Amino acid sequence: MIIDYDKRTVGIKIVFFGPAMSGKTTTIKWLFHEMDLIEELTSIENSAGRTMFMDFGIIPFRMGDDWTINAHVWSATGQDFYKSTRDVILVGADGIIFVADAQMHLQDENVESWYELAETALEADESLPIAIFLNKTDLPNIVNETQLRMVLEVDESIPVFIGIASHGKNVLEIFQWMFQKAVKTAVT
Ligand SMILES: Nc1nc2c(ncn2[C@@H]2O[C@H](COP(=O)(O)OP(=O)(O)O)[C@@H](O)[C@H]2O)c(=O)[nH]1
Ligand SMILES: [Mg+2]
Repeated sequence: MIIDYDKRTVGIKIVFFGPAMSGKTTTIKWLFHEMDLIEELTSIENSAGRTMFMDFGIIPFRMGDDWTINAHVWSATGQDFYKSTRDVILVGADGIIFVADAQMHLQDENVESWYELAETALEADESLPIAIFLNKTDLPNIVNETQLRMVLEVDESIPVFIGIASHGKNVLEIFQWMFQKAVKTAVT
């Protein structure tokens, strides 16, 4: 969390993490679109529409008359050869939304990405808020919440939101949950 007394802003950092193609950029774009902030979002993509390096944007929330909490939203690309950029993007995170792909045949990818996250961010800070977005639940042959929890070995202390990023299902809900949790954790 970064506090700027001159500008009366508090900055918190929320990182979207997960395997390549699980829907991080789609989720973030839907969120910024919904909040009328799509022009504020920077997505660095290659010519095939895949994320290179990251997506980044700020969502401001007015608090009372003069303070603003700025949610700095980041995503890191999931592709293997960008691991070093993912480590950098995780630094200083106040909350992490893990975007898992619900398709049955992609569970190894979820596990690999989850362990990478566990080894870096979660090991460094056990109190870091984390929530899981189980995405693409509009598709056939998918895992349900119980199956995902088994695959990732995650208990009820971490919430799972069942989502469809392309329709915005549960996108605002998981973001609001994370925003509140991240602010609360950062100030205590
Ligand atoms: N059917 C379906 N497709 C999705 C959903 N979310 C994302 N996608 C598609 O999955 C692909 C990868 O999404 P993208 O957001 O680029 O993934 P990222 O690599 O995690 O940023 C794109 O073709 C999206 O349109 C979803 O909820 N349902
Ligand atoms: Mg992306």
